[in-house]
Amino acid sequence: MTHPDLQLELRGDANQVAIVRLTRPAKRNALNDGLVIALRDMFENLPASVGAVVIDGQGEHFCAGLDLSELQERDAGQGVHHSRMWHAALERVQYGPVPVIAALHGAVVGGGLELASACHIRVADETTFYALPEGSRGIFVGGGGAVRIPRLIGVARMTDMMLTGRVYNAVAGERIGLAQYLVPTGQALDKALELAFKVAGNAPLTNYALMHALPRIAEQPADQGFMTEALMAAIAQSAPEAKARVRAFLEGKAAKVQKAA
Ligand code: 1HE
Repeated sequence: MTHPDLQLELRGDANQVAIVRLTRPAKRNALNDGLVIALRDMFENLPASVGAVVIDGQGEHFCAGLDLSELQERDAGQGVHHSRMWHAALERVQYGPVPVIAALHGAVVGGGLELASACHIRVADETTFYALPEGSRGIFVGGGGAVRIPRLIGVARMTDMMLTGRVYNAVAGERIGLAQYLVPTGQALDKALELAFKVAGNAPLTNYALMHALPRIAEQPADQGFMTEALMAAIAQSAPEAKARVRAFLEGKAAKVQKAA
């Protein structure tokens, strides 16, 4: 499971948070086939103690996308299999066992943006910039970006990014929904870790529902969505942990919701 360009680090008293780090800074963390497969394997084999993951990239950039040096002459069939390999890996990120938070800085481009968009929360620092240079390279997204990115920013904005090579800076990226958090330079990892510890402290079934049920409910026709929501709500509230947490609040032992700062 070890790969020279991918690191796993465990944090917390109970090893409840994992940092998955791309460690190929000399190539701006470009994702070659071996690294994509290693990512898939890592998310399939996370230690059972882990309740949330942070992904980050070593060096000045989060990820420069597909390793263009590997872009060989592929026939149509090979192209499909290559794209499906990316899909399988990023599917393990999105629909793996625990929520994933991307800590972004520098370039988040091409397949790097596809990876970030498979995560559940994106935290960007002020150096972050987003682009989809596939259009100018004569190719197309192939790592699930055509499905996931429009759900974040809409078809029109993604079309513009690919047709014109438009680059969004960190502030604009947060405004249009590419990231949910914008933090000062150098603070994305710390903020992502702070969030990851909170997420890891949630009831596991609630996290599961948010990762696996919510995106599917959101795609369902309303009538079916309401039904799936009701089933998921009933399952989540029946867990002993849910009952204990509600009781703790009613007994004044759990935190209240605080006014936003
Ligand atoms: C790479 C890659 C890469 C850098 N594949 N080797 N992605 C792109 O089209 C983005 C291409 N990369 C860039 O635009 C820039 O490298 C960055 C803006 C990300 C960073 O710039 P900078 O000045 O910090 O680094 P650099 O000098 O451009 O690159 C340093 C080295 O990394 C250099 O190699 P060296 O041997 O000359 O030192 C670069 O060649 C190498 N490098 N990016 C291979 N992407 C599932 S489909 C997804 C489709 C896509 O992702 S297409 C978009 C690909």
